[in-house]
Amino acid sequence: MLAFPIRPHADGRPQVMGIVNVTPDSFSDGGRHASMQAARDHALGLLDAGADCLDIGGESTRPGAEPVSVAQELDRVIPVIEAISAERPDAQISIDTMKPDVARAAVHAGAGLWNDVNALRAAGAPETAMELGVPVCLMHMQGEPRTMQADPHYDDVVNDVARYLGQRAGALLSTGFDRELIVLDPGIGFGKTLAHNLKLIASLEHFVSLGLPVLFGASRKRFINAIDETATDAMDRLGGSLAVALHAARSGCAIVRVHDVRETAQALKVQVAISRYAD
Ligand code: 9MG
Repeated sequence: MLAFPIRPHADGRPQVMGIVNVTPDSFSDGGRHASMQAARDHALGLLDAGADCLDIGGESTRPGAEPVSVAQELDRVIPVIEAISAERPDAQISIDTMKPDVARAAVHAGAGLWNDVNALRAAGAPETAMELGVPVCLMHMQGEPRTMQADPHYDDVVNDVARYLGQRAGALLSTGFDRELIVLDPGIGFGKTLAHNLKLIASLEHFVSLGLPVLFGASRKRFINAIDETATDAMDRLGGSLAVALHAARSGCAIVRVHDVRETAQALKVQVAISRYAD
């Protein structure tokens, strides 16, 4: 089994991580089995479209989202991970969860990275990461999904987010966890205003300079609608999503987490081809 890709490709392109949300608002119409099948089909389609890896999540982290139980989350994600692993044994799968028990079951089912928007703040999470020994993505979030957009505040958003990620990485390293397996993420849209998001995006090189791989996720997020007021529907945010993915690549990010895999992978390849002719 190949190791989960947490470094950019040899030509500098970030790894393209395709998003698979196994939540009722994503694949709900035909009941549990149909939802699972739809999520599996969607995941296989993303791999065919050029995804280097997939991020499977069973709990919405959108602003205002309510938490779900461990049992509900397991019920949503484990059959999907098992189905993808059975169909494509080489597929690289990340589990998007804040819950150590879900991360453990997902890794046993075939996941090779733990993507935690809560940066392992749950009880026992750093110890579980140590036990599992897979790479972990530590994301910055101010507050929790239900309330995080209420009134976000920072003294200096770049320094505050970088300090937080350093502290969370430190907590993980203190368990004996391998530094080579830590990925950082500034958490675009998680407890941030438009200005906070744009300042963080403009400062991605600073996060890359911290020396750990950086995962960047801004695909179809609401801040794009704050810039282009016509893009109220998330499906109308492809242009903005591509613009920030290309910027993330130029800034040295290792992974871009996206919905539109084919379009993003193509844009990244074209950017690399052009850069070969730059003086
Ligand atoms: C689950 N999820 C939603 N948005 C995300 C982002 O920007 N980064 C990471 N790591 N996970 C995210």
